Amino acid sequence: MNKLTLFNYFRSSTSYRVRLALEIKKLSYEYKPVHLLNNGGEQHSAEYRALNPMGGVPTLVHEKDSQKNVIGQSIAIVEYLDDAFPQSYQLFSKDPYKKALIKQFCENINADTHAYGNLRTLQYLEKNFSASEEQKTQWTHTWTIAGLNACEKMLEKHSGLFCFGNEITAADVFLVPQIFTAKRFKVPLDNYPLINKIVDHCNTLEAFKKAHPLCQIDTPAELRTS
Ligand SMILES: N[C@@H](CCC(=O)N[C@@H](CS)C(=O)NCC(=O)O)C(=O)O
Repeated sequence: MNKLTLFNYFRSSTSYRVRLALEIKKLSYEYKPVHLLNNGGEQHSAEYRALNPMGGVPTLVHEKDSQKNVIGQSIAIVEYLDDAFPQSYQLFSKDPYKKALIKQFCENINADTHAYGNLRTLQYLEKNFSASEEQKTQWTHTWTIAGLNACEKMLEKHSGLFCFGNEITAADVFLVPQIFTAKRFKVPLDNYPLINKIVDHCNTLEAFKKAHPLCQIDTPAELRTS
């Protein structure tokens, strides 16, 4: 037995990262939807928290022979997929410096952008500081712009057709979902010519089309594109 199951949510950018990694690596998986809003958020259920103590999506379950590996945190999952499936397309370079740069880029997005705009962060600001919609927008825009400014600077040095040269890396897998979210939150993106060019190019590719939030099994009918 060698089975992958992904607990995820169609428009979660962290889930989208792992769907992209799986598609690019051509690894088939079972899609288990976790609705982040229904019933107060299915990610908070005791059953889900037993899998992922942070109560966030995605979670990957890899069943192999008698082993059941359960992994949270998208960056850990993507790196695990490289290590556990060495014959598949590799998203992190084997070159230590290039790998560190790719991770730096991913963390600009993961730790220093996404975390500030996460559902639980925004819910906390609203509940504990009575933040208005306008204030929450200002908050998410501030941190998204800070993260994307750093990413654009890195791309000036390292990009080609993709974030690092002319091959897809984990950096592209993290960038494309963050731009999907930035557009959803109407973050101005005119100052990012390299980011826009790379994301537009990625979105023409089959793997990126398959992993897109608007064509997943839990995408609501009114949002579906296919
Ligand atoms: N750093 C984590 C973040 C996971 C995470 O929190 N994901 C969001 C969706 S994009 C979530 O599940 N939010 C639920 C909540 O905040 O209650 C990762 O990269 O996997």
